Amino acid sequence: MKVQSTSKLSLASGALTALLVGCTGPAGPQPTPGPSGGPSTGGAIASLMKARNLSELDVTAALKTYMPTGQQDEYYLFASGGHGGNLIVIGVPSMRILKYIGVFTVEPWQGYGYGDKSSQEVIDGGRRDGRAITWGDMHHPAFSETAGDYDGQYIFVNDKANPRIAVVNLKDFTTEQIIGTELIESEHGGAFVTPNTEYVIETSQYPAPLGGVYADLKEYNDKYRGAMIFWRFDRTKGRIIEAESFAMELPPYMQDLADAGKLTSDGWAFCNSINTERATGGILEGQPPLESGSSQNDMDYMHIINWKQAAEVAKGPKAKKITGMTVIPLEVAIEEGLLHFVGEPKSPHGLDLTPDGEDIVVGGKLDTHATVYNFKKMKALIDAKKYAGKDPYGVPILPYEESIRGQVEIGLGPLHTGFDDKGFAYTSVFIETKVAKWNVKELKLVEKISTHYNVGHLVVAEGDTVSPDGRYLVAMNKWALDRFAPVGPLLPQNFQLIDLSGEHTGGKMQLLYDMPLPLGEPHNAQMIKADKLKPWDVYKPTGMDPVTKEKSPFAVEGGKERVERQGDTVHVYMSAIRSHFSPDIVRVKEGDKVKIHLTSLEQAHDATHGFTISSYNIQVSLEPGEHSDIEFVADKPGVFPMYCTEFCSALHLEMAGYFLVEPRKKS
Ligand code: CUK
Ligand code: CUA
Repeated sequence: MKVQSTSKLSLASGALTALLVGCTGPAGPQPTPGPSGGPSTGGAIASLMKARNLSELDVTAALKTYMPTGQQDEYYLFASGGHGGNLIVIGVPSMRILKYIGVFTVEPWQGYGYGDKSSQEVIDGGRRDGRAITWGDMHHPAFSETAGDYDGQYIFVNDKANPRIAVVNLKDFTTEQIIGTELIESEHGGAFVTPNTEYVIETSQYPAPLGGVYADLKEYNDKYRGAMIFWRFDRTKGRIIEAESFAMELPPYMQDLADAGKLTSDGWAFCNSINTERATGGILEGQPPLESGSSQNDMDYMHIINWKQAAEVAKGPKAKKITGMTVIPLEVAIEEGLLHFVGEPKSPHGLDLTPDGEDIVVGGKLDTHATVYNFKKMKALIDAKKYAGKDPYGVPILPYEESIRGQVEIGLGPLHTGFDDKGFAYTSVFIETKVAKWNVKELKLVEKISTHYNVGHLVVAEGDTVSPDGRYLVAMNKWALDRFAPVGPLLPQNFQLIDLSGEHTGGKMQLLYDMPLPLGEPHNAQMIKADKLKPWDVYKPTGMDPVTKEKSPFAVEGGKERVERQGDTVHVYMSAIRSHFSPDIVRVKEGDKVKIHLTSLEQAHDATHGFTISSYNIQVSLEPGEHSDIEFVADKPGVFPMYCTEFCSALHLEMAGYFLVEPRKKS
């Protein structure tokens, strides 16, 4: 693997000087004068550069990402946490981590799943067959959209391993819902939203009999199926409504990445597939391994789905129910003209629509091309019923040559594509470990930049909307190798920030920053302009439940704190404000059911408290104005300190009390 130092790239002459004096630099706040009264002189910089062996280009990269204290980033990056099961919020261009959001995995800092009742109910929403699932394999976050543009209200994420979708509210960066279905057993093509967030798309990956029933692999062709699920999102409720959602049954190919049409192609959805050979592996059963069994054909099939019409069919008598999910059977999808295929170069992976919704770019993992399909051409073929043939299940296949606008020679292993505001596309090239920039109209390669190493997804600022911003690209690299100090055999991922502006580099892409990300494998991310988010400072009204976003019926008012016993249940109405809990002594008897209703009376931004009771595995984070209910059985007698787990004030250590569990007399 070639290591390319940034210092070998050429720098437009005078770029550093220009950046230093700020005359052609990006618009933004001027640097605040330091204590000495002004910015450092060129002499000091020159000696620093010499001492640290930095090139001019290194220094421009540093100046483009450095945030003086108090200045805020221009963009938020929401990265999936991979097998960490949580979301990671990062500022761009500084690449400072701003937050982890607990989603599929419990998260103690936020008190997510450590005794707090409403967050536990969210996590329990993701049970499968009643079984608790305590992690997720998160791949693809997707912002909610209005008219094809990010509206900053919600972000959706998927769990590939235990097919589920989660809804995160961007008012408080809190997970409000996890929903899944036993219809399918794994997924990959999610979460992707339709242009007005009518539906969140989730597509199965590894076929299985629908509904979680058993069938031997010998019956793969007949009994195994895939499905594309359209989860109905109700924006007024902020929830996915299962009863209004539907799925379309698909042949047992391995459906891969998906996306929704927009503008020209609004009302349609697309997904890739691999393994149209329907190989099942079976290395010890005389079969080739899946990887070779699935590489026999020349082409796989892109699926072209008319979801708007499918939504109507789903309401009619031809749909059936499987494990509570409305399903359009494959025969019905074919007969109603809802599903078409077109050939794709073998083993495709990424599928991305151009901002105008006209073209669909497919990356061929084992190919050197990105293939550009044209929606209008495909739609004309569908309308004329001009088919090249049918697949074994009867799905009509459009003629490939007449469906594409062309191919771009990209390099070995193109995967995912993002778009900027100037008519360029950026495709990650996994095997070559590069990002390739190409002209969408002319289908011509413009430039390549190295990544370190093995770039998977990449994200361009708002690059999958109808109006991309360009400017920044983050390459999400699978391998880090020599980039950071070694930390044993398991290394972090490497997020590399790339400047697309061409400023100070004569129009070239410039690598700005390497960021290690040691929290699962974040496959994909979404980048949104910071001013599109308007997060709350505090919960209002005081006593709000963060999941319902309503005042809790158990909210506690100052002066009305109390303990009420009802049989063997003890209700503790408790408040928290700097620097005490009230009540600060709670006495119960062994075996009592305890329900602590805890409200923060704080009104000031960032005045956060925590609450724990020793030995009971309880940890709650209490943001200003937040209400939390904690329920447990006091089955262990003893004396248990309870205290605030956030350093909230000078007397934080004194924000403590006792939870006393008196033993029952043995009779
Ligand atoms: S991905 Cu999920 S295997 Cu290329 Cu979207 Cu990483
Ligand atoms: Cu409240 Cu520390």
